[in-house]
Amino acid sequence: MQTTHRPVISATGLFTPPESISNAELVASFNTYVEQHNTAHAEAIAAGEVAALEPSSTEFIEKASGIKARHVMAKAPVLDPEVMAPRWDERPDEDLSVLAEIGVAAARDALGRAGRDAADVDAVLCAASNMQRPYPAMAIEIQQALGIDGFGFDMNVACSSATFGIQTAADYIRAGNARSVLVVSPEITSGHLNWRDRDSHFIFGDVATAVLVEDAALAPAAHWDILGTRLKTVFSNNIRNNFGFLNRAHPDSADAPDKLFVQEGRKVFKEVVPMVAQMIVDEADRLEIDPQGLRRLWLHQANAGMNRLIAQRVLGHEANEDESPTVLDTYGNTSSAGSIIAFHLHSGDLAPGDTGLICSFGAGYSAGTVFVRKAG
Ligand code: CO8
Repeated sequence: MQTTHRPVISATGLFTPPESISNAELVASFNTYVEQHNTAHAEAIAAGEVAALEPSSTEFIEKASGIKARHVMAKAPVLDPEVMAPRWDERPDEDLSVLAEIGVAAARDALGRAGRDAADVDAVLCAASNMQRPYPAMAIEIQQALGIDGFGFDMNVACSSATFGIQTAADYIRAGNARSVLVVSPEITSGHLNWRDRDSHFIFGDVATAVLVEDAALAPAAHWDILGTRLKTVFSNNIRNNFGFLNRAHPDSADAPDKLFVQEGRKVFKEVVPMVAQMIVDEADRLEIDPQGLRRLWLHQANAGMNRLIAQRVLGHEANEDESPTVLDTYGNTSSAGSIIAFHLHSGDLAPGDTGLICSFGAGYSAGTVFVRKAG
């Protein structure tokens, strides 16, 4: 006899680093760095041999992105003009690694909310933009720390890692290969953001999220039915990071700025907004959902202007905060975690039967939609 397995979201979890950097603090540090650089290279700048650096501004950052602050794992070194990067002691291999640690914190939050014992989870997917190391997989370390008997693996689809992870987990449930899957997204973006780059130094923040995807037969009464998922990738160099193990093959450029996050922000904005809006409308059509009837959109948190435009195209009118909540104002862009933070913080007030959309988009390009309906 064939059994139907129906995937749902049982709970989500969130870990937020205690330290936060305001735009004013960030710009003060950046502009000190600029002044120091321009003073140190005054002669070369005057001779036209070195370009003078330009200061950043809080007004520009808030207007262009909507970001007011971002959480980070280590504030002092990021703000130190001599360092401008995260710093902490290297941990011995026997200790839980830092990326796994914040992933475990988010996962425990999700498990607690679902009333789920870790022993009942079958799989862990660590779905994030950057892994701390190539192997052993972060997911397996998280699995071990939580005491999960099953399997785990890492997956990276940049900003869309979490939605790709949700679809992968949902497919395991549908196929009957697992009944309970944790999708963990630890994003320590401060490690791959170029804090000395005026164009992007304000964009990212650190966080970890977790989503518990389960078979409806196992899930707690308060859960979210997954109505449908859709993934899309289109190759683009407009968001790129060339960091990798083959950097050793050309050591002279191993620390060049392209080994950190680089983007053509304007092009990303122009190309991704129509692609994602169309994808949402097409998928809603396939699922026979009226997009204008969606109760809430939990969109990827990269840029307030992008979200305004996408929400408008989907809902047919300018969305308010209730319809399309913002978390990037206090979290910055947290890559794959952004739409999950929005869902985690702004879904408790919805009523049974309400339908909403979790949607990610970013590097690759990659985009993912997860249509959900509150059960009950
Ligand atoms: N302060 C003051 N002025 C500035 C600054 C600054 N910090 N930076 C730029 N300017 C100036 C520019 O010089 C320019 O001046 P001028 O007009 O005289 O030439 C002017 O401001 C306008 O510059 P831009 O055209 O660059 O500014 P935009 O209005 O386009 O805003 C944004 C820039 C905010 C980057 C915007 O384009 C944007 O957000 N685009 C969308 C980007 C996006 O969504 N990216 C997603 C990437 S995230 C992702 O996929 C995850 C990747 C993996 C994670 C990596 C983690 C580190």
